[in-house]
Amino acid sequence: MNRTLTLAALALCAAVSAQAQVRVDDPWVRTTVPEQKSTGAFMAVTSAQGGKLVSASSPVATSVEVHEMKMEGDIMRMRAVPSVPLPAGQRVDFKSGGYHLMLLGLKQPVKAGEVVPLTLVVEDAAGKRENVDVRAVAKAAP
Ligand SMILES: [Cu+2]
Repeated sequence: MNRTLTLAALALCAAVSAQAQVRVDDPWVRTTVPEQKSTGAFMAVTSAQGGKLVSASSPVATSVEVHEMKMEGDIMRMRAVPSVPLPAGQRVDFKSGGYHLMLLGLKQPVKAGEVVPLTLVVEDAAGKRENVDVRAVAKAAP
């Protein structure tokens, strides 16, 4: 590795350690039509030290569940899971067809361009919980 790259890597490490241990990339929420009471929230979550996502909440929904979607035979099923493992330093995708957050009991329709606040609760190996505030943008599809 040349000297420039080394310095850049050091600067990046410093920036990460000064912030929270959990990083969230590209958060978004799927827009809804009138009368629709639930929708999905998607993002990529990376925990520097490892841990698990145990719950989430949002002021726009009565509750937020952590869901997993997977094929059972030839049927795609969605179910609530108690937590999602976040291996140290590994990006975990919350996306359509896999893990996602389900916003239930929407108080009003989610319109394109709106910013939807979400709070993720991440628990580390020692059982210590950290709140991670996320501002997800509403859009119709990725
Ligand atoms: Cu779901």
